[in-house]
Amino acid sequence: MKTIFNADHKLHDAAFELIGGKMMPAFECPRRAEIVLEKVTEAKLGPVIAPAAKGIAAAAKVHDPRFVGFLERAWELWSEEHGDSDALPMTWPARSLRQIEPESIDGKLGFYSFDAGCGLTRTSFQAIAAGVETALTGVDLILGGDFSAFALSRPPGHHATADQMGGYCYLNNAAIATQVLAEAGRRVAILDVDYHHGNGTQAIFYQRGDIYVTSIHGHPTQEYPYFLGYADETGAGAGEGANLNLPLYWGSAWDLYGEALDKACAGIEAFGADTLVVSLGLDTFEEDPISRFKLKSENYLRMGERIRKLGLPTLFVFEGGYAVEALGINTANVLIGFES
Ligand code: OKP
Ligand code: ZN
Repeated sequence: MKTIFNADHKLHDAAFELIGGKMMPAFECPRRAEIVLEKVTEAKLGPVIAPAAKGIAAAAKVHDPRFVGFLERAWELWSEEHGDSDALPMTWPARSLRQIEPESIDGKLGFYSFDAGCGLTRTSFQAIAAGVETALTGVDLILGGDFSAFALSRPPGHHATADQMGGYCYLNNAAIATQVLAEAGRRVAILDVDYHHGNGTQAIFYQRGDIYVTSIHGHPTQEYPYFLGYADETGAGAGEGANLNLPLYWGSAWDLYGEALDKACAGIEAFGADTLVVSLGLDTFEEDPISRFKLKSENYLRMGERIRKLGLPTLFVFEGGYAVEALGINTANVLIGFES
């Protein structure tokens, strides 16, 4: 399996994040992608290639073009007001407020986000755009006949909705890739194994009957993003039945996780998918600093093997995972299990 590596990922390097009431070094940091590259290379899974210069016009297939344009210009507008700090939203159009795009940058940042987990530096957008190209290059490989590919980029994407960033995510790489695959005639299922519910991916495809979305994640009564990801969210309209949420409570280990994965796979099979996109987050790991599942490194081999049993051409898209030291091994283990 080829790995497409976004070397520009390091252009997105937020100074800090506000978590648990404290300013902390950002968990979503450049070292994450570097250690995954190291371990995937060591595992000799296949060639590592650069993303093709495909541009990001395809992002507008699932995102509001005004949102994409905003992301592109946000830091410039911010720096005119606030100088060289990271652009960060702090006020949101919550219940009882109106959904009108303000003119000032602080207002726009709130309008186009749902939390404060998404700072923008001077060069963040370059990393984000190259991330989209990384996923699109993976799509080209799959459409060209490769059985699998790994799009290795950061920041992640699965929380990003059609017009809002949040949870370290800006543009939804997996959703963009899925839409392009669907337009090429594929019947695509998305399997989101990141610890956090992929609220952006779900929302983008919620009304779609031609794309199946299933996610295993921390229960929304306990876990971020809190306001989506319940089991009774099954899709709407033409999409009724094409969304499957499998929330698990804090403390869940491989016994419960493996059962949920079997259910997700059964759903994908019943849907009749011919192509799979995996939102590959590794924050289900027992040592993850912001998560509370109990998966062990060896379990990721089993995860890869189970996904492989579906027998589908598969694009893996890198998402979360913050236990940096083990992140490379855990990621490689999924891919090794898949290839075995
Ligand atoms: C992004 B991805 C929890 C704060 C959570 C945001 C987490 C974003 C995760 N107390 N902050 O899905 O790995
Ligand atoms: Zn996550």
